[in-house]
Amino acid sequence: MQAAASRKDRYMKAEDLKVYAITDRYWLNGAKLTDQVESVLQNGATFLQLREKEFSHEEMVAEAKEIKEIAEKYHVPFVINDDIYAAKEIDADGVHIGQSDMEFKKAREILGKDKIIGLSAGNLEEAIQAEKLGADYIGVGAVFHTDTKEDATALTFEELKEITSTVNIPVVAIGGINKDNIMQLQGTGIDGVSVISAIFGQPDPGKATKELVEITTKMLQK
Ligand code: TZP
Ligand code: MG
Repeated sequence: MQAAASRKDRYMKAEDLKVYAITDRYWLNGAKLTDQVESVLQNGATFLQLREKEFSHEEMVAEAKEIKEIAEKYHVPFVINDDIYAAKEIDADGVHIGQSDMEFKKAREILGKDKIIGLSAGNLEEAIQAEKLGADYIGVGAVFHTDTKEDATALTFEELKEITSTVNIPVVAIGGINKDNIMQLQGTGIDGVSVISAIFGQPDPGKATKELVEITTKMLQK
């Protein structure tokens, strides 16, 4: 009998944040999200977040079950945006939630210590707070202009550097990142890039992922 995956097998490493894909059905245009996800993971995305702002809990659970199977096939950590109960119900690897200590404490209580909880941080203070709370990683942004999230606040490379040199948890940058601007992030100390439109907004999300992986690998070299 095969042993169940232990925390050591499943738990995230900073390297998992290299190319962090966040789903978006906005651009599906008749395609199936599961097909796109399969192609994105096949082409080297290292982390996956299911983000569905319009879904009911039931819809989220149904979709997440399918996506989880694909993520498991490629051994990629899979988290759900916001819906802690869906993550619990389908035994996802974790959740990504916004900045709220109430929400964080609730998530930790419901999911337990072995699950991934990622937090968004828009400035140094929030990054320090996230680490104190026990976040497993932080998503920091927006590092470039983005049209994907209306209320994203901008942050300078200097602020980003200050965050990566202050906190000891992995940091993934987010917001307006694409193949043409990734190299600008070199030297900021991030562990990877998190993208929505640069993958799911592209005509071929798999091909786009492959390019992002190549460029991000270069960007992360010292
Ligand atoms: N949080 C901060 S910016 C952002 C989120 C979810 C949007 C990222 O989308 P894109 O298309 O990669 O700019
Ligand atoms: Mg949120």
